[in-house]
Amino acid sequence: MEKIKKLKSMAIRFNLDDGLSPDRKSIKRMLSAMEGMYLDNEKLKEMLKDGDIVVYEFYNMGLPEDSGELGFGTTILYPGKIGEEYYFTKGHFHSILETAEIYYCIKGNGYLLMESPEGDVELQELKPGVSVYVPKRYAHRSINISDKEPLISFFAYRADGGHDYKTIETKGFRKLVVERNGKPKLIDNPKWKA
Ligand code: S6P
Ligand code: ZN
Repeated sequence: MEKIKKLKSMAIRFNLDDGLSPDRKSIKRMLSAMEGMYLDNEKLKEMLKDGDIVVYEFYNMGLPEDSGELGFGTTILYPGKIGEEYYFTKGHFHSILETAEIYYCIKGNGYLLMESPEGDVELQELKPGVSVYVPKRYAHRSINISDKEPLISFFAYRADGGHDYKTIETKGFRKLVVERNGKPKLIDNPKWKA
């Protein structure tokens, strides 16, 4: 990715309908990159036989990663389920744990699932016009509960915060949001590793 050396003001467009920017290239997270993240990994493998698909895409502006800057962009999480689990983003802690983040939902319906290393779990609904504050120390994952619309949010965080994916990839989140009787339900993750 191209690194910006001397930062000037900038204006980046994000489309309110599809969340995409005509000014930057998005990062696409494919279904194949989500292997092992969902409860029903067999189902995921079965789905992959029909070809790979984009589960979500998001932007990294490539801004200098120093504490005075902000990382920002949109995340577009497409609708779908793997077994009874709704599509979600991988989720991560910030490498500098003591850094917060702000989300602002533009479109769709879902949740932001958050969890601290000590095991405190927070769940906030995302719907258009709602802004959710992710406190420092909390891992965060977007979950799309709509069966037709993408969940689109704008986010901003301290640019040097970094992303620790490994912890969630290894341990998972303590809780999962699944569909039971046509409704979202927060359950304990049976695969969670202490
Ligand atoms: C960055 C922010 C978002 C996510 C994006 C994709 O701190 O939280 O930009 O990176 O929603 O999710 P993930 O978990 O794959 O990074
Ligand atoms: Zn983050």
